[in-house]
Amino acid sequence: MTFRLLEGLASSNRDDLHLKEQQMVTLNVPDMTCGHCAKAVTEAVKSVDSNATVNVDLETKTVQIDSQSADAAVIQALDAAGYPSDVKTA
Ligand SMILES: [Cu+2]
Repeated sequence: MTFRLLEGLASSNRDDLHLKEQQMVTLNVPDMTCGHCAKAVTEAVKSVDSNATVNVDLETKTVQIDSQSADAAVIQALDAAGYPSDVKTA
C-alpha cells in the first residue's frame, strides 16, 4: 500500500499509473492433478511476472492470479508448460 501511494505521488500521469495496477484473474487449468502440477503452473506464471501472486486450488482445478501481466501472456506460458487453460467466468 505504502509503495503504491509513493508511486502515485511520483507519477503525474494517471493513465500511466492505471497500467501498473495488478489485475486479478481466475483460470481453469483442468490438467492439474497434484502438487507437482501446482508447482509447475505457479512457476510458469512467475516466469511471466515474478511478482505475481498465484493461488492454486487443486480441488476445483483453478488458479487465481494477481499479476501485472496480460491474461494472454499467462495463458501462453501455461500452454508452453503443458497446462492448457482458459479464463474462468462467473
Ligand atoms: Cu501433477
